[in-house]
Amino acid sequence: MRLFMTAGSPYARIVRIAARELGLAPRITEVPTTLRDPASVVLPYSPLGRVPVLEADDGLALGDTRTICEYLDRLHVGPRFVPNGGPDLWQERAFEAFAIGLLDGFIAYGRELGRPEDKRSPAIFDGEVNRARRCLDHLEARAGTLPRTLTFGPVTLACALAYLDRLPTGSDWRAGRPGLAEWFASMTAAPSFAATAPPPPKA
Ligand SMILES: N[C@@H](CCC(=O)N[C@@H](CS)C(=O)NCC(=O)O)C(=O)O
Repeated sequence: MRLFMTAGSPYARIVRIAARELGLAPRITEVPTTLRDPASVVLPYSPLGRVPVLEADDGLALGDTRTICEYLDRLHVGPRFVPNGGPDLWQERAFEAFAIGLLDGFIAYGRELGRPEDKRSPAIFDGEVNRARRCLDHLEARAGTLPRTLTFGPVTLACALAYLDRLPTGSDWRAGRPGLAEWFASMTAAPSFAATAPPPPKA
């Protein structure tokens, strides 16, 4: 299988961590690609031009982070990366949806931050800053009960915070949120996080 990815994509990182946690990494070749580029090597597999995209052994090209993780789950025997049963299923699903929503918000914030200041939309920028603050405070209030398993929801939240860390002043999220900071440090101590760490942001 081949996984089209970028080293800095938090979505691709979730899949890359899933592959490692499921023991499937040796079966997957990671193919770095450019984004928003007509020459991007992912385009023949997905006209969306987004990553991650998994090219399965039968040629199927699968996009969408969660869908790819569920596909990988079916290729191994053992605990699932995306839980699909059990008494806590809907709590887990709610947490997963929250974590993905938070990551989507951070990406919108990062995109706006990357624009020259006079070209930023104050409505979008302020909206994303407020969303992020609300969600981070919500997480801090629940830090003691946040799940610490290397499964889709917690891994997505940790990848989202790691992405935020890389934005200018992004690491400020720790201030006043010691519980969340401790949770993040314990999640990212896992070898699969170290193995997928993005390169340092450009100066
Ligand atoms: N909903 C998608 C989002 C993937 C996504 O937006 N990936 C970003 C990289 S972090 C991307 O490819 N952006 C390029 C673009 O939107 O053109 C998923 O879950 O996989």
